Amino acid sequence: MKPRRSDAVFVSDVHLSAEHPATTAAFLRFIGEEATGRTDRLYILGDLFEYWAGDDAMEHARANPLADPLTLCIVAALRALSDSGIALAFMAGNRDFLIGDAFAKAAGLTLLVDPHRVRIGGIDLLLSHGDVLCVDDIEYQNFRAMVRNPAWQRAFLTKPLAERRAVIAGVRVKSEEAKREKAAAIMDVNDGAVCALLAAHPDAILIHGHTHRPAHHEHAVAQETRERWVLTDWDADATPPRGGGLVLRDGKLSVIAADFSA
Ligand code: LP5
Ligand code: MN
Repeated sequence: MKPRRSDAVFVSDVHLSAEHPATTAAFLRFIGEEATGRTDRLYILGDLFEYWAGDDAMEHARANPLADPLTLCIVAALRALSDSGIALAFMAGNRDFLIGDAFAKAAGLTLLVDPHRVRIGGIDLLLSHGDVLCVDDIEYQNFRAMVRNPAWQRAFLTKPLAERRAVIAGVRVKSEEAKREKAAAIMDVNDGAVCALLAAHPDAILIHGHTHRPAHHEHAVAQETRERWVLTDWDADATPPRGGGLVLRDGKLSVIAADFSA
């Protein structure tokens, strides 16, 4: 028998793309089984999409449904969840920070600022994508500062969608090359940055994604033991397949795995 309705479900790094239909199918099944009628809130903590080039991708998909069936399928699925009464919230990741108000309205979700503090079921939570904590990755932080600048984003969004997609494809190649040269530790969160964030938010449990290193950590901060949960990324084509999230029920967080058996 399934456990009773949860207070919230948290996911990140689903990396939805047309190239990985099995991941899309697993995610849709997951929100059907773990969210629809089974939770009050669904939090998507960034990198829902492999990349997001701008909200006009929805208009483009409407006009070219055969070229891009994924975008509107996801928008419709999220909208159905929201219409069913589940509070949906989205926080930008490093791949989909160009998601804006038009997407939020179409999908029926609220956009959150990173970090977001919230109290649910008597538990204080601090939600983040997590990339901002990777301060040892200086090249990435410089890149992040550029692309998160609102003036840079406004200028980028004036370019035609096809041109933006071509630029993103180039950046993805450069990013993969850069990652091959970086030590694994540099691409993880920095312990000092984590402890500083926890110290600034007493009593809150930190949940983040981005690093693709799912775990439950404890940190000593000001003589207290503080919790940090890292969400898994999703890849139904990996061996073994990865995907799932965290569920908050009865004041306790626990890991839930996506079902890849179907
Ligand atoms: O995502 P992940 O985990 O694979 O890697 C990240 C960091 N890489 C990125 C880049 C994205 O993956 C790809 C771009 C997404 C699209 C965004 C939408 C629009 C943006 C338009 C951009 C012009 O975030 C990676 C980290 C890793 O996490 C771990 O934390 O290491 O960072 C990098 O690899 C960045 C490189 O170190 C430096 C970036 C080189 C590219 C510079 C090109 C600038 C061109 C500007 C053109 C206008
Ligand atoms: Mn990320």
